[in-house]
Amino acid sequence: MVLENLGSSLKDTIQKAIRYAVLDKNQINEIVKDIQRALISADVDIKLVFELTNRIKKKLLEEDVPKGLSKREYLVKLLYTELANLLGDEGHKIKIEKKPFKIMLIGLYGSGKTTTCSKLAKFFTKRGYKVCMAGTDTWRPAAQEQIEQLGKAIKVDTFIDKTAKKPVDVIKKHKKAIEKYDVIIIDTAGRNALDKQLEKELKEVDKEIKSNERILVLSGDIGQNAKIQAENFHKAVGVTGVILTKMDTTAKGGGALSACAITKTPVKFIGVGEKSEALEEFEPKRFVSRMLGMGDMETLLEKVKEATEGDEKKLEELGRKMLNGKFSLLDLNEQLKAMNKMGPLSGIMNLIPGIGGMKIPKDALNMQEGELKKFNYIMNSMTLEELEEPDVLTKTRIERIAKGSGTSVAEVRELIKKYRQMKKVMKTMSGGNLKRMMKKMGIKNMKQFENMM
Ligand SMILES: Nc1nc2c(ncn2[C@@H]2O[C@H](COP(=O)(O)OP(=O)(O)OP(=O)(O)O)[C@@H](O)[C@H]2O)c(=O)[nH]1
Ligand SMILES: [Mg+2]
Repeated sequence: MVLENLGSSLKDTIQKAIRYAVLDKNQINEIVKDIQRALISADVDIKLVFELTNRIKKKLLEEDVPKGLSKREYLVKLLYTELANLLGDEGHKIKIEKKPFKIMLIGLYGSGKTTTCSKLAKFFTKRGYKVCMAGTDTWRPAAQEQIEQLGKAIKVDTFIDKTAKKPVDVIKKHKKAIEKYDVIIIDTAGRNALDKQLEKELKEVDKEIKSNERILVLSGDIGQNAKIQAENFHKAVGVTGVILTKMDTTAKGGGALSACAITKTPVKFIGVGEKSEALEEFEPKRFVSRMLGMGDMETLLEKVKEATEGDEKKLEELGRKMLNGKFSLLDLNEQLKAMNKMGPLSGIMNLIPGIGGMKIPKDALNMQEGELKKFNYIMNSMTLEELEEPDVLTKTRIERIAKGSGTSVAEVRELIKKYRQMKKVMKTMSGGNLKRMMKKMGIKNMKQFENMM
């Protein structure tokens, strides 16, 4: 899979967003930082990365979440769309509009031109076209043999001329024969850099064959340098598209892809291996879906929904209890379990103005797995009366519970303390207070309040 590292760190980021109970400013900032880190390690231009993440942040913090989506789903959707845009527009496939259709591959030394010729030949053969290749690299004696061998391996006719003095001679010699094919793929010689001579050579070949596509082959490992190469080759011979090779071996693929998008040089294919079938048509949206490990946008959102559904129900319940001010130790147990699964409770607390002023240590409300288990043992040793009305808990009762649950008096007291803190929060939020709070936060109705969760 291409750009595996970028894909897996973005998947981790999505998972993180799903786990959070709420997405408030702090969480959004953290997620945005994760996205930045992931894209920068994939060599995407820093300025682009910041522009992209700022747009995501602004939309999440300042704009309404579109109807029917939770904030988390919206985040995933924004990320998906922004990534797809970063990688360029859709719809730049090579279309065989007429026959013969002539595709010239150009590029620097070792970028993968010859290998890609045979990959393309196989690609179009599979789609029913009669394909041939022409090897015009007259510079290295082995170059024409290489394409001939590749042609044999995929059973595609290949035209070469080892006596030719310059590239255009090969075309001149075989012109009549190659024009009988549906698709003609022309391999050219590389250079260390694009110089006047290479430019002249390419122009001569192009003038003779009248190519329909001039495809620049770039090795993905040049990262953002793809930009300058694309510009130079475009000035020289008018590039109609790019094929990025070696995308299976480089961490810089994100740089090369985004650089092509900036220069508006459509990436038509990506090479993902040495074998002749290791070529993929490039479609930004499909590419992003696969990178994020999802089928498409719809399935992606479904997955987010599935992952958060149960938790959201529990949060809704908490909201109801907050409204009517009823809250027992049993509820505390349930809520702690639900919320610990989703991330720190402080996430919810941060949403509520005035809570900070109540001096509730945020960590006091977060519990570790082990602590939760202990609280369960303690609660199992309590009577129903004690669970529903913890105010009846006297010193003797606490000692009895500690003994019965195999815990200490301090631990039982800790549980009661957490319950009281929580209840205080509930009380502040109940009745008119909640309405006032919502008004202060600019929330018009309960639906909107739930959306923030
Ligand atoms: N892993 C991997 N290797 C590739 C890919 N494309 C090409 N290569 C390898 O890159 C090397 C150079 O490929 P060539 O096709 O000979 O490159 P070229 O541009 O024709 O080179 P010159 O003709 O010397 O300019 C070969 O070893 C290929 O197997 C790819 O997508 N993935
Ligand atoms: Mg070559």
